Amino acid sequence: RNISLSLSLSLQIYAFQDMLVAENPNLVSKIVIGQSYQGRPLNVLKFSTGGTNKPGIWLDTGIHSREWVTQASGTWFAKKIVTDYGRDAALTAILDKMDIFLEIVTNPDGYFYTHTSNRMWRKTRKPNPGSSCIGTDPNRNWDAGFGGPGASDSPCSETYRGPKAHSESEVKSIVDFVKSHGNLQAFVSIHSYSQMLLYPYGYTRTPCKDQSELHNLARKAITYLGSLYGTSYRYGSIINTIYQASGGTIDWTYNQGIKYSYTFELRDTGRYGFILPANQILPTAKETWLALMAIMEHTKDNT
Ligand code: 0X9
Ligand code: ZN
Repeated sequence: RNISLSLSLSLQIYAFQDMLVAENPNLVSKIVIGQSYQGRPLNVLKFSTGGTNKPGIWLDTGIHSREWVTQASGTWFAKKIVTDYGRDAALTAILDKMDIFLEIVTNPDGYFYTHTSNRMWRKTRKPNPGSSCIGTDPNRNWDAGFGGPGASDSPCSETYRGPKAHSESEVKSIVDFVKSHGNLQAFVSIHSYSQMLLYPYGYTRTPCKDQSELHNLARKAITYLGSLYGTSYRYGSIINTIYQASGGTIDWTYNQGIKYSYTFELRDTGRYGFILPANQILPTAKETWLALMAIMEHTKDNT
């Protein structure tokens, strides 16, 4: 494989973000919410038509670095938002009432590592004292059932929870942002693969108090998603639909009061898995956008 070509393509996501800001200064700005363990910026694109502390919608992609179709889809979503604002009535109405925040490269150290050394890297890249194994699973590191079943206390595990909740700067930076914003109404964390739309909880079988609303909205969202190419999704709580997982992102955001907390698992169901062929990027992004629009519209109408 051509590593320098591949690396420069991944760097282009950073150049793309700056270009989008430069070309759409009245709609897009870049917020740096922190830096990764290795010192890379944690960039968040803010799409806003003005006003102060409007209700917010958060989207992140790539917290697991090997899930490449997610960062690619996030890049497509960014362009889609600037293209559709002022043209598509539904997105325009969403942005007139709410701000959208999008973190495309949520685990930059891992993402660079997948381009240079190990395509299948999932975790962060922070060393673990006393172990030769590197990294923490950033989807087991949140303070929601942290340390319970569905995560590992072994640094060599792919689901290592980390030494303590929010030990990873990539996680803590989002935690600080969520708390300081204080008015996020939806939080959507995008993974691959499995074709699932999931809501809390992952750490406990106790149904979350908004289960029926979240379930009905998930059904609606996956119906829109499937209307484009027939892609079929399963949906339900994390623990009932995929498996028990503790310390997960959206369990924490839900417990912070962000009702519309969802996780996607994008294409496919395992034929290619994390190594999804490039010709599926655009169809994946386009169908996923329909589901995101359903979630964002519902959030707008219920905020
Ligand atoms: O195991 C995970 O972290 C997720 N699957 S993945 O293949 N993308 O790694 C599913 C976990 C459920 N999601 C949350 N707890 N947010
Ligand atoms: Zn994942």
